[in-house]
Order: sequence, then C-alpha cells, then structure tokens
Amino acid sequence: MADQCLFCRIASGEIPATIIAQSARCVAFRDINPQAPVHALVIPREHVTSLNTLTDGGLFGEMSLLAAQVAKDAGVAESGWRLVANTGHDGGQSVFHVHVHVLGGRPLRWPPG
Ligand code: DGP
Repeated sequence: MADQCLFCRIASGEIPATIIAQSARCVAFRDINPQAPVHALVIPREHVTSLNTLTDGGLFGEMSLLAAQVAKDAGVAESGWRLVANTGHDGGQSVFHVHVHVLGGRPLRWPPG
C-alpha cells in the first residue's frame, strides 16, 4: 500500500466508497463523478501506478473479469459498455493507481475527446 494513494486507501476501507463488487485481488466501486448512468472503477488492491508499470497480466485479467461482472450486474452487458484505462497525462489519468472505468447505460460516442 502506498500511504498517500487515494485508491489504496479506498481499497483498504480507510476512505469510504460505494463498493459494488470484489474479487480476491480487486475492488470495484462507483465513480464519484459519473460520466454515464453506469460508471464504476475497478482497481487492484495492490499499488501499481498505471498500465505503464503493470507487469502482472493475470492481475489485468482479473480486473477485466470483475469489470465484466459489474457490467452484467448493472444490466448493461447486452446493451453495451466500455472499458477505459486512462494512462498518463495525455491519456487523462488523474489518480496514479491503475484502474479501469466501466461505462454504460447510454450510447457512448467515438472517438473520445
Ligand atoms: P482517471 O481520470 O482515469 O484517473 O479517473 C479517476 C477517477 O477517479 C475519476 O473519474 C474520479 C474518480 N475519483 C476520484 N476521487 C474519487 C474518490 O474519492 N472516490 C471515488 N469513488 N471516485 C473518485
């Protein structure tokens, strides 16, 4: 755990969040600033800064599987949803603990801004 990392503190329960799903190594919770009717974040419990430094492909697989479970539980698996991993400054990453967004519940435009 990185002491000052917001998402480490959410994963440990130190900072409250609306947890909607969990797996052995990952936690899913509602985004505080939703951009779609369904907007959740999936993070690993362990601190990894971004996809640039993630070396454990199995961990990314577990994040992806939990994201798909969140989409199913939210009822958007059939209508469609999007997995987003903002990475680095130009990618729009604002919290430097690797995470994926689960977005759905409305038609999502492409390309993103
Ligand atoms: P990104 O820009 O890809 O790094 O996304 C970070 C997301 O984290 C952003 O959509 C807002 C969300 N977020 C930031 N602070 C908090 C918080 O304290 N609680 C929750 N639930 N989400 C947060």
